Amino acid sequence: RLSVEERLAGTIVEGSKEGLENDLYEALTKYRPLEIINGPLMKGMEEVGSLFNRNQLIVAEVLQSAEVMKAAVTILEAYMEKAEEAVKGKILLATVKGDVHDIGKNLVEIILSNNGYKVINLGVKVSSEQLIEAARKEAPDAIGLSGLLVKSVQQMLLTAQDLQAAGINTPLILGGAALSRKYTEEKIAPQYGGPVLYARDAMDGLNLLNGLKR
Ligand code: B1M
Repeated sequence: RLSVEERLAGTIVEGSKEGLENDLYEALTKYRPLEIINGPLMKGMEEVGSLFNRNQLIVAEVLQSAEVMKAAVTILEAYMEKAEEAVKGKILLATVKGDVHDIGKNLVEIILSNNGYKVINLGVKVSSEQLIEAARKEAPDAIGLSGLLVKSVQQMLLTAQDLQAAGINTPLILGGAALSRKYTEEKIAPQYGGPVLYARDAMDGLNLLNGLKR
């Protein structure tokens, strides 16, 4: 019999919700919700990515896995600790232009809103123009950008340049699997008037936001 961790990772790879709820409840007796996401569920997603890379999965199957991941995160969200505190700040969140991946971004939204931030989630494929308009309207304390495709890294640079040209210098927090700290600090930050920070994962994003002085 497989362990609960193996079953959860397998559920993601199979793209089937069968047994998902029960396995999550069992895992919750051992782990915190975020540990389940960052552990077995992410492990499953990585496996999906590598099977897809080797042409052993098609996009429709990857999409099914993504649906299972989203369902799991929705179930786990109810078990996450929620800080009862006054609003600490406002953040705009978006997946950059050309990119539809939103599981990571939506996880960031959950973590931030559970920890005292008002999050305005602009969705996916968000253009510089949309961001500039929202930044002017909302006057956020930070702008969070997510992107998973290699081309999204370049898009983040273009977006930072467009924001800069529009006179916006709100701190940027950037994340997503294709991005590196090095690229963020060496290529993007010099092109922007405000702070540009690299977030490794959703918790890191929260810590960076907490550390911004206002
Ligand atoms: Co896509 N996809 N996908 N995909 N997909 C990747 C990214 C890929 C690496 C798979 C692979 O080939 N191995 C590859 C990119 C390769 C590249 O660019 N060189 C890829 C590709 C190629 C594609 C398509 C082009 C496929 C096609 O159509 N031929 C297409 C692109 C469409 C487009 O965007 N224009 C595509 C489509 C899709 C689906 C729609 C089927 C689906 C997405 C569903 C959805 O999001 N609603 C999908 C999926 C699920 C994946 C993989 C398998 C999993 C991504 C994921 O959700 N991970 C992915 C392979 C992989 O990553 N292993 C892959 C879980 C998520 C929680 O992690 O988003 O990394 P992640 O977020 C992390 C951190 O990165 C960070 O925090 C999170 C953890 O706490 N983080 C932030 C992310 N954003 C942050 C923002 C922050 C802070 C932290 O602050 C603002």
